Amino acid sequence: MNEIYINEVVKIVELCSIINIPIIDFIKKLFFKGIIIKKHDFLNFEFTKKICKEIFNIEVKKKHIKETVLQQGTDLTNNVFISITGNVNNGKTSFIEFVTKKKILDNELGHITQTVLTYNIEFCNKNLFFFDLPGHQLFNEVIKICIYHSDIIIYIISIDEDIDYKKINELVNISKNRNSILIICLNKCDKKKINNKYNFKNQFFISAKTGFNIKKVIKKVILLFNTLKKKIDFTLPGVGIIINQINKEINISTLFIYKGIVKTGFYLCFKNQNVYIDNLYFNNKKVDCVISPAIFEIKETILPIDIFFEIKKEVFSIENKIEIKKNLNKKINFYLMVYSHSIACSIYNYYCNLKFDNINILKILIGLPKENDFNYCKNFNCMLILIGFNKNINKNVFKEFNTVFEFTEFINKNYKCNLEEIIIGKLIIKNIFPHSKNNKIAGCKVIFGKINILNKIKIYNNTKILFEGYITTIKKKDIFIKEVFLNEDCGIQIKNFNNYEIGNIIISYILKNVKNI
Ligand SMILES: Nc1nc2c(ncn2[C@@H]2O[C@H](COP(=O)(O)OP(=O)(O)OP(=O)(O)O)[C@@H](O)[C@H]2O)c(=O)[nH]1
Ligand SMILES: [Mg+2]
Repeated sequence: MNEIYINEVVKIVELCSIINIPIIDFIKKLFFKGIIIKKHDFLNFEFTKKICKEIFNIEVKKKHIKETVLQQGTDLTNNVFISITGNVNNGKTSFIEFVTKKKILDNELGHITQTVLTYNIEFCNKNLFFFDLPGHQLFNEVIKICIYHSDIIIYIISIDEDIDYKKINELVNISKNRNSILIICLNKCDKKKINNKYNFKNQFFISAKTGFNIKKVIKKVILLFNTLKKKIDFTLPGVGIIINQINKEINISTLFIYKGIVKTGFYLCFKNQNVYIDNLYFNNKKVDCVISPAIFEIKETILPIDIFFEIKKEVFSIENKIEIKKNLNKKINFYLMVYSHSIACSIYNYYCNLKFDNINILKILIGLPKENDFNYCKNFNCMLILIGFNKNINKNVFKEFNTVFEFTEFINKNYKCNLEEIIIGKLIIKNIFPHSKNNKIAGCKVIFGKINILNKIKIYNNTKILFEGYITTIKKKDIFIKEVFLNEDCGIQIKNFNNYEIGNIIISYILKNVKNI
């Protein structure tokens, strides 16, 4: 009697090739036993074992986990997952650039991180995976989930900025509850003298730009990680999160399994959709099984705009459709095609958290539009919007945005939602000073209210808006500050803008929720 080894679930086509029987004969034999199956059906282990024994006298056994551990080929307790988090512009990506020696910043549209990417280096026999997280609060949901599932959290704070003690307390609590470790890096130490007034546990003064102290941080990561007792989890099935999904030529999804096992032939079960797994890649190699904790990839499979999944051996029905809100009576229908999964999730959260009376987001899809997308938009009267691609695609595209913030600002401004712009300060530019090769500082005076570095700004030349964005630095008598008040003078720099003219007005504003608009 023959013996064969299969996974928990097997495709009929696959089984026939293993037992070397033509598919049609197999289907016929089962038919005569009163079982009707189709070529593309899946069989579970118990059923396969029973019928193979009865009909073909073949003994079916389960593939042993140990076999697949060897296939995965790495000691999983050596995988260290590190979230790099902190406010916008504080130097998270620069930190990863220095550690990995890869050029990342130049590829970011608007020099803002809006996609979670993972980077991997080997150091002291450990496999370090860094999650480069966005800083902007639109991505809060994705940021929180990555932090929750990391072994180490590195919180980067620019010494130009005030310390957000509330945030640090939050991270301390997360690391306590999740049995992870928090390291605090006070960055941009090349810019000014270190003021050693801070006294955080696991604290480092670093410069992501020059690399000052970064090796010490990484050594500390390894040291502290060794104190965590990590276990490999063989439980079947597993649980995980989508780290990202990007559609370039093909759709590549990066997933992180933090509990149990994932195998080909299983299903990723999201809130509203189950996805059959027909390929798995670990360390760029095709494998049958991945054991947690690990990062793996799935190619050419479209995953929903969701984050958590459970892995199941079988599901009752497979739904392939997920659409967010559908209400075609609304006046304006948007069809969004975005660069990455992180952008899609942030827009989905933003959309669900705001009340729009006059617009409807019909779809959020990852990747560039194809013929059927253009046709859909034409037939259902949708406006096609692209976010994060940086190219002019087609005249049928209604609008393109480099960043998700430009998109949300466009929506807030043009469709009123339930937000209102409240001006809290005005500056007039009185002088312009060259700063570095391509940089200028605007010498300003506050002529109304106060200016806070965290608020959005618009620059006006008379009534024409020259630029909308954020202030990067405010300096008063050579000291970096966060706020300036009425009648005070200061020097400011604006992120991604340099064409100031004397007499320009800068307004600083906040968006506030108002009822009944
Ligand atoms: N002088 C100095 N500049 C730095 C340092 N680290 C980062 N920067 C600069 O700060 C700016 C922002 O750096 P990023 O690494 O993009 O910051 P980030 O935290 O990744 O920003 P987001 O991803 O958009 O939230 C860039 O212009 C960097 O060159 C540093 O140690 N010293
Ligand atoms: Mg970044």
